[in-house]
Amino acid sequence: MTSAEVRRITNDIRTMKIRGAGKIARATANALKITTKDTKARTPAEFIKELDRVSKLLLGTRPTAVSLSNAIRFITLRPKLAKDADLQTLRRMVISRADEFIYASKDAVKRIGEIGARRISDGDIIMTHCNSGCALSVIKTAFKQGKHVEVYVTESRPFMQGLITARELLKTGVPTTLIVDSAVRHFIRDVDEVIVGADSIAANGAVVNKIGTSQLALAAHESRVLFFVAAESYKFHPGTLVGRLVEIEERDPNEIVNLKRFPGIRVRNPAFDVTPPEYIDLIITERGIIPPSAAYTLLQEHFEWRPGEEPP
Ligand code: RUB
Repeated sequence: MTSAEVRRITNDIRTMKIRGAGKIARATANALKITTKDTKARTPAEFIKELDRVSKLLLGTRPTAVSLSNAIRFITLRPKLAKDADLQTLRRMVISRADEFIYASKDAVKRIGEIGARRISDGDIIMTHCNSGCALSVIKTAFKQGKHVEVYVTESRPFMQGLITARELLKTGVPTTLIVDSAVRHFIRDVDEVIVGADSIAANGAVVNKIGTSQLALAAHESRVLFFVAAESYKFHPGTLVGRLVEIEERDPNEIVNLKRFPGIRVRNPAFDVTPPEYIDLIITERGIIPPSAAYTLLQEHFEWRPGEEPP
């Protein structure tokens, strides 16, 4: 039986009450922790089976943010490999791995803010898209250091996460201008750098983020405006080491328009797109700043993977 609390978390991720790749990953870790605390399993095998079942439920919520599967991998892999461990040891392992993941994740966002803020100069005008905890961490840290920055925030239709970003920036005191997504090219020449987050980063340095990110990157590239991505190491996608593609989630067309009012219309609603590495100047991670061409090496190190092996 899945506990009501775990069902609520799963549902909140699916319906985007909990959203943003970092928050999704931490909520996943929390769901595995709750499952472990509440388990009625009597043997290690029963417990692992329960973890697998809950992991599958979580994996079925949103397919693009690799932070979700990377959180599950980090928390469950070691306990699963501990063949001779008894039930209590396994439960302790899962809980401590989940706590470790949540702590490291929050710490990474803070570190990314500190590292990224060094790339922001006093007086900079920044553009951001959607709502990214990592991108905001960079902007807010620079602002709190006394740098006078201003931010252009795109609405990020259809879900309008830009409004969450705008509210958060205003709360911090950052001068904020809201624009519609289609005004990006109109304003890009006023901007010193673009900062966005990521849901998945591929081994070739391509970044999967909120739909519209690649258009913004294209406009920045055309106008020679710097384009930064801020993301923790667990946003790098291990499957891409062996050529797997990142699945792009397509959401309910009713998020865009009430289908009942347009009988016969076809509506497509991809939630993410792919920005090629050529348009990205740097990726800010908690381990430091890397060019997109170093994504392969970061993945190899992070997952201790060697060519020829199955992806972790
Ligand atoms: C959110 C989104 C964010 C990334 C990074 O999409 O695209 O830019 O998830 O966010 P959605 P963070 O609203 O569909 O989840 O830096 O907070 O992990």
